[in-house]
Amino acid sequence: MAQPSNRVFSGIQPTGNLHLGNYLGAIVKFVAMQESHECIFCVVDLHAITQPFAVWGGPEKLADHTREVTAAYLAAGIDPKKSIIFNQSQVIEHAELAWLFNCVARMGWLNRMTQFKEKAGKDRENASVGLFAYPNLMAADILLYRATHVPVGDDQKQHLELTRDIAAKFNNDFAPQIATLGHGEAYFPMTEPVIEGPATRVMSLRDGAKKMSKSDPSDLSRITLTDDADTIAKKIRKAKTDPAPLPETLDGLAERPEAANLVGIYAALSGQTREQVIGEFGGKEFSTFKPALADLAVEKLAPVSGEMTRYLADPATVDGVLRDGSDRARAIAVETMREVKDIIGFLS
Ligand code: AQP
Repeated sequence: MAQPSNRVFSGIQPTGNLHLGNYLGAIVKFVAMQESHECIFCVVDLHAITQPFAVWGGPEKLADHTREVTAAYLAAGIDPKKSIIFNQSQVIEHAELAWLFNCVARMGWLNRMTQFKEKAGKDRENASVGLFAYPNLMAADILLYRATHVPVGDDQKQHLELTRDIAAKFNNDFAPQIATLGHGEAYFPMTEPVIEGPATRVMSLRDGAKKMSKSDPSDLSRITLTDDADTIAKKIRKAKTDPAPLPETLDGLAERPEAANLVGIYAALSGQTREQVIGEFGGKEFSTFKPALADLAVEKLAPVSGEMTRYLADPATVDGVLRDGSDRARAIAVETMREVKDIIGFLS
């Protein structure tokens, strides 16, 4: 199978509380890239279960959370006819390639992963093996489709570097077989992360030093994609800020993480640069800026939220999209695994 020249893969975990960071850091870019790339968007349910039940909701919630992410993809404008939308556990080749990558990646590489350290916290001995090996599964997700580009938020940069390390080691370790079997010099591509724009790391509304996240115990820390207009306005009103007005230049945001975060959110939602936002609001008080941001957030998110509600009321349609997407994804995945197993030398 020829290496595709412009294939996108990315995914979101069905762990509930889908938020503005997931939307601006990932989903908005997915929508934009489907115009220029062949796209595969996954609901990464095998990743979700690497954490305790309390994080992903346990068996009673997994199907609902999977439909929630799928509904968000559809509501934001991903076209399931053009792009593939599916959930990871329906294409078992993800787990199969992840195992092979467990044997390619080195312990030392994984020991350096900051996300594992953050998510495992102090109780590392009690973290699942799956959480430790998470980046290998992520590399498998991407390389199963030999994806060339992966749009993600800034927090995933290190995992993308690891994906490239795994691809390079595989290509190097099996170079003679790759050449003999007619795949040229490299079987897996050096996938490029796409981490662009003013909102690659949306921060908590309660603490500008912490990433906005699904698992933050404070609901006021995040705007979720299912929040109604009043809730969005309330969360922005209550967002932590400092007493000074917005600065006249971007440099003035350097030591003001909360202000910088709100300016970044405004820029991303309005399709402007942060400079343009400061050009318009520099010198103004938060009592002026916050209502403008709330109006903008409601204007941009209400249609997405409305469409999500419509899809969530129709699970048969959502499940049908995932089944169709899984069939199309599997067709590619099976072919990659056949070639990878040939390269490694498994008898078939
Ligand atoms: N705060 C964020 N700003 C920008 N992008 C973000 N992403 C996540 N948080 C932000 C991006 O969203 C995509 C999907 O993320 P995920 O569901 O796979 O997992 P995550 O990064 O662990 O998400 P959360 O919300 O932070 O969950 P918890 O609380 O479980 O840790 C990715 O592209 C990610 O970069």
